[in-house]
Amino acid sequence: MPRRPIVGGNWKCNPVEVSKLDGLVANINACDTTDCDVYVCPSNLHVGIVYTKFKEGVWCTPQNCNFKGCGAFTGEMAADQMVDMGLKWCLIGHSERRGEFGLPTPPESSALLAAKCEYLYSKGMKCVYAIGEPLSIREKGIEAVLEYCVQQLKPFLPLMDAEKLVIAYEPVWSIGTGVTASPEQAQETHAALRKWIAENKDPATAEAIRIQYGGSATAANAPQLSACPDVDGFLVGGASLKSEFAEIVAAIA
Ligand code: G2H
Repeated sequence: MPRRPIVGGNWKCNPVEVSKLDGLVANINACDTTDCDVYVCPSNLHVGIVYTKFKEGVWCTPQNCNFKGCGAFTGEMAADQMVDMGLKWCLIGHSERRGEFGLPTPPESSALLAAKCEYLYSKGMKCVYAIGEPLSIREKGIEAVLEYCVQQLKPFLPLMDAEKLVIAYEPVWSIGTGVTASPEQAQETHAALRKWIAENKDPATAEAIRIQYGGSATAANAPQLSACPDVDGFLVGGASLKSEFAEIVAAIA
């Protein structure tokens, strides 16, 4: 694979107990990062507790940021604060933040997310940008899927830089459901997205940009998905809270 793989663990709003954090950190630090970039997205409350505990090669990556910096923004987190803590990456656009599950209020649009990405870049940070279609779109076929995802990508065209941006393709119907996209579905979609980037940005960016797959990725399905030429890694939710996360990293590396 010409692109270095990248696997993220998204702990979402877990765990309940602070006392469980050290065990989760140990799972992550058990990963072999020699041939794979690894990042972890702890909950907002827990970032400040664990961010110094990951080994080299593992990036502590908040699950959200604002687009204005520090100031009177109650409940927000600023890239400026992340930079001060030595953090390098931030995840934005997860469907659970876009409102695909009816939460949160207000939902985040792709235009707003592009503003967040631009702000991250302005602070020297990098960005993992999550996209993906709901089931009603998937049921219409690949053309509809591409059209939906392209709408999410369009505001990011000026920001599309393989050194700074990783795209996480996460079909909403596969998130936390145990229903993983088949390798054929994942490959077809990733290849279509890459083709669109080649045609609308440039071929070099399309070739270099990393596209992760997310949605019920596990140690059991990672080997087959990893074999897809356009799948450059995973964004892992539930399984990142288990020791199998290291096996997922090993599958793609
Ligand atoms: C998709 C994924 C992580 P899970 O949300 O971003 O979660 O692997 O639990 O489906």
